Amino acid sequence: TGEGQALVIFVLGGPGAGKGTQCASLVRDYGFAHLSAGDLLREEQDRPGSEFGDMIKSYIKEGQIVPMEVTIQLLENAMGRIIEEKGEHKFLIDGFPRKMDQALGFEEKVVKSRFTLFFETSEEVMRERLLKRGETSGRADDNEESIKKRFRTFVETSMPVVETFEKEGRVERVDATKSAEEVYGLVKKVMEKEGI
Ligand code: UP5
Ligand code: MG
Repeated sequence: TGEGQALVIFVLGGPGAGKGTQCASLVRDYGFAHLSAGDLLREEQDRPGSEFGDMIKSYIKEGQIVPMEVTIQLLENAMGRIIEEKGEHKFLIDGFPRKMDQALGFEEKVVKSRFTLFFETSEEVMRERLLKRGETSGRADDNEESIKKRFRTFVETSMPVVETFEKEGRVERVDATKSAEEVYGLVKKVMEKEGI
């Protein structure tokens, strides 16, 4: 249904780096559709009758990467739905790919991304943001123990994806340390540079 023609930007960065926050501003100003892989997995987890619910729940709590077939299928379904309903062909894919097999699988099966917007900041900054959000988010992984596991997975499993794309000259790094508004200022510069 046209996913092959879509413009896709991957949005990566450690847990709590601010991917979702920045994507919201980009949706407002640039008319992207925003697909968060984590949000799609949490929705699937809560969908009555889902055969994957329990599996997703335990992977998320442990900060592990859900088997790629599940996530790619959810993303593909969501893209197809948005293209059909809104005719929208510009997508921010947030929090994906975070493992090498997902990156290869998606770019082969669905569409090659234009580039990756990579948000970087220190673990201290990310940890503080996540613990603060955890006071109200209700997310099962916004606690000290899960956060530690998420950081570990990010360093060991997800950074190699960023490094691979970087070797191909397909990464735009953004310092995500300052306020959301200041970070967004940097993001807009990247968009301009990329001709978006
Ligand atoms: N905040 C944001 N920007 C700020 C700023 N500049 N200054 C101060 N505060 C800022 O932000 C986090 C918090 O910080 C918010 O309270 C925000 O207000 C504040 P947010 O924009 O939500 O950051 P984000 O990077 O989106 O953080 P998130 O927690 O969503 O990142 P994760 O990558 O950990 O979570 P995700 O939902 O992507 O994945 C969760 C789990 O799903 C994974 O651990 C994994 O188990 C599973 N998963 C898969 O298995 N496969 C996938 O492909 C994707 C996910
Ligand atoms: Mg997020």
